[in-house]
Amino acid sequence: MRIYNKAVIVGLETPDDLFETSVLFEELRLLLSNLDINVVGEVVQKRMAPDPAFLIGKGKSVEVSLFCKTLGADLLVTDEELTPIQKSNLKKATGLEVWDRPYVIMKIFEARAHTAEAKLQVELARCRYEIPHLKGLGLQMSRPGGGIGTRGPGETEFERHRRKLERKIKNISARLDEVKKRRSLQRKRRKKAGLITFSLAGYTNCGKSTLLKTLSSDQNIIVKDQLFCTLDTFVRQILLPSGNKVLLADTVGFIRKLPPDLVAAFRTTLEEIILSDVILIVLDGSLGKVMEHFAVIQETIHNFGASRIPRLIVLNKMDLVTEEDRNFLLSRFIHMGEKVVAVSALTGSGLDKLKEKLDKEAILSRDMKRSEGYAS
Ligand SMILES: Nc1nc2c(ncn2[C@@H]2O[C@H](COP(=O)(O)OP(=O)(O)OP(=O)(O)O)[C@@H](O)[C@H]2O)c(=O)[nH]1
Ligand SMILES: [Mg+2]
Repeated sequence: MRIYNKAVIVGLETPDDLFETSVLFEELRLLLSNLDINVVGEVVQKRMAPDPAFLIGKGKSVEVSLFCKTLGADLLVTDEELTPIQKSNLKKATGLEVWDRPYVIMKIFEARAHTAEAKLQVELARCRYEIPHLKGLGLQMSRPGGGIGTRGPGETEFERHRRKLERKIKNISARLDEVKKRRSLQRKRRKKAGLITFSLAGYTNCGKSTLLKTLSSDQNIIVKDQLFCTLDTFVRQILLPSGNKVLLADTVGFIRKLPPDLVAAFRTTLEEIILSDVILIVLDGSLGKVMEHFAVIQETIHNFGASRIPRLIVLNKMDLVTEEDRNFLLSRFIHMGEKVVAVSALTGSGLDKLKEKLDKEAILSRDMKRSEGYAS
């Protein structure tokens, strides 16, 4: 597979944008640097609405093409999700490889997937993503000369490709069903043993795995300063001050606009959050974007249908902020009616307080389960 290393990033500014383009570009740059791709140029196009054929408009695409040539770029990346038509038109207009943000995220997942399960899930997402984009490819495959009403060789090739992908999707889904059954059995066993499960949910790189590693003292848990380091589920037992034991589950991190194909494919892994008793929302408190990240996590949890699960906010990386900033952040969440605790998973500060809170939450969860048991 060809390696790309010089990208020009393209963004669209419309009147209904929630985020500033500079914020979006900063994240896109970070995503690309996780694939060892340098951003050599940026283009922002202001429009009332996206152009259905070229996203940024035909004229601007020609301009971008010249800009890319001047910079020696080999890749064009849009922050907006592209339709198959837009992707194929931009490719033709610029003569460059064209990716969009969901594809970049998918590429990172692909690079990070090590276990058989993660690899299967990434492949499933990729197959699902590829099907609608085959049309663009199909045009290239069809040779001119096929008359009206005839099945040209291109069309046959397109159909063959589509059927191959569909067969693959069916095959992978069946294998993932087996994993799902196994997981469900494990959860039933835990439930029978009366163990309360806390799950870690948060933006990628916020320190979820570091928290699990410190709390469980399991040195084998992998922690890295990179996006989407964890693509599997890890469950460890934690001993609380009361002497009670609970389970803590770490899983895939979130990001703004996590591609739906990936969410669907990683459903089994993400179920650890959906089926937990309490969600610990971990936030990197050292970033200026903490409230934006909180909004993304809330939205993602809502989309999973898990908004009703009790939650506790864990403000992490507090070793990187001043006491004043820490208190300011804490009071913001308290004012919003949230239960919150400030910690540093790296230095261990605040973890005793976190464990005390986990104890309280575990008792509440146990009581709730009991009353549900009586009610049924
Ligand atoms: N300074 C500081 N760094 C931290 C803290 N917690 C985690 N980190 C660092 O943040 C980076 C990411 O940590 P991880 O635990 O891998 O983050 P994660 O949320 O599991 O990330 P993904 O698995 O990629 O979603 C690593 O370089 C950690 O050393 C903390 O409390 N303070
Ligand atoms: Mg992790």
